[in-house]
Amino acid sequence: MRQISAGDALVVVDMQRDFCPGGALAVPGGDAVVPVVNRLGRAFGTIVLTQDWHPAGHISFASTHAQAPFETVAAAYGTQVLWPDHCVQGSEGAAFHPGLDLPSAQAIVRKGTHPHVDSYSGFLEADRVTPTGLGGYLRERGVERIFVAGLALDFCVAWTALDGRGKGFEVVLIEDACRAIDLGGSLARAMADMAAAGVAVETSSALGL
Ligand code: VGL
Ligand code: ZN
Repeated sequence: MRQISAGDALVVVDMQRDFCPGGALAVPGGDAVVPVVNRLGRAFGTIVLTQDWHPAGHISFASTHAQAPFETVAAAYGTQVLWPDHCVQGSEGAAFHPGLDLPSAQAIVRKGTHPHVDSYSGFLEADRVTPTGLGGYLRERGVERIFVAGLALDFCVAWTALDGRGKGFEVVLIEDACRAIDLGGSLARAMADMAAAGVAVETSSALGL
């Protein structure tokens, strides 16, 4: 078992209405992780939430390119998957799931706010160079290890976990606190990439949480 201590933080990724059943980009079973995440929140002193937060006409929206969702376009920073319009700044769908109950969380990092750049990761935008500030925030607070939970496991959670490793944090993925989209093998690829990067995978019960 890994004991949770002062150098640990819980990073809750994109627990928003649009990623839950009934939302614009629903992740199957996305709402099922809400009680798990709420329980995890009781064990951590440092909790940060990420919030996908796109302007209307965002580069990741299929409607912006008059293409179908799940097709791709070539962006300046590489291949961009196109999604249904989701998590538009200030919209109901961009709000956190109403059942999310993390009263002690200290910071919310909004990402994907630039019209021409997406950001799956909570640390770095899709250009792979522009930081969100999350790394510095955690570092300044003495965090050395992050536990990652939320949606979607194979996109924003995985990219956040991988960039956490890239920033020098120990990273533990809490698997039962996540759900995946699984688009064209993306889940298996994400799990393999995280294993190769040294991301540990645990369940909340194995952690005693
Ligand atoms: C996400 C696709 C587009 C996520 C965000 O939170 O995993 N996926 N925007
Ligand atoms: Zn998005």
